[in-house]
Amino acid sequence: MPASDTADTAGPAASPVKILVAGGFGVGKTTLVEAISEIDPLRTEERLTSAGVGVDDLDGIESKTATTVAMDFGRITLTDAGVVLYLFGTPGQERFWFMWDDLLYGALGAIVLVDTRRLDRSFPAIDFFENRGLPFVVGANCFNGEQPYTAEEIKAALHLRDPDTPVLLLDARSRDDVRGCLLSLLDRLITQAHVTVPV
Ligand SMILES: Nc1nc2c(ncn2[C@@H]2O[C@H](COP(=O)(O)OP(=O)(O)OP(=O)(O)O)[C@@H](O)[C@H]2O)c(=O)[nH]1
Ligand SMILES: [Mg+2]
Repeated sequence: MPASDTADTAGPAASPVKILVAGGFGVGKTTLVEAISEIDPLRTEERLTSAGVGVDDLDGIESKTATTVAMDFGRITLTDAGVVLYLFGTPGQERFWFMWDDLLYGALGAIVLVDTRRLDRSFPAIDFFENRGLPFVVGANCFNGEQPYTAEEIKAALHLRDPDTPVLLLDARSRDDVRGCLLSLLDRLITQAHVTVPV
């Protein structure tokens, strides 16, 4: 872990910021929180069983054995930015979406993860944040280390209401990629704060 990202060096001035990590079933939310968290992340996963056959679509993520039933929780201190990010991963399956409004409480922004093999799964997450006016960035998780589409193509396919919404290609298992995505979200939050609160 780079020294600049440790909680010990953050100092008392680091501001706490709550961030949601959302997206459809199996897009890599738990993986992302685990990749960046400086503490052992809290995971609330249950095993996928034969009862989910026909309900849980595992196309493209056949190795997946568990699913989040409540939330993920992790923390990362970004010393350079002077913030401590509290990351809350949402459950992806539709039957657990009723929890999203509770998780939203106090959040300043979100990462919406998408899997371009199954883009439709993340539209509800995008609608959710657009309807509630919460700033977000899109992270296109590159499964199998490849992404056949450009960020511009993904942005067009998602019909994002705000054309300035960043779309980043990332690997949810890569700490550096996730860090870049969080910094992009922070940039967006700062830009939007300047637009809405003129100084
Ligand atoms: N190859 C590859 N596999 C990944 C990547 N991200 C996640 N996975 C795998 O994809 C599966 C789904 O990842 P999860 O992190 O559980 O996805 P999730 O969005 O938390 O899933 P739910 O909580 O069930 O909605 C797991 O088996 C991961 O190991 C990636 O970038 N590349
Ligand atoms: Mg999960």
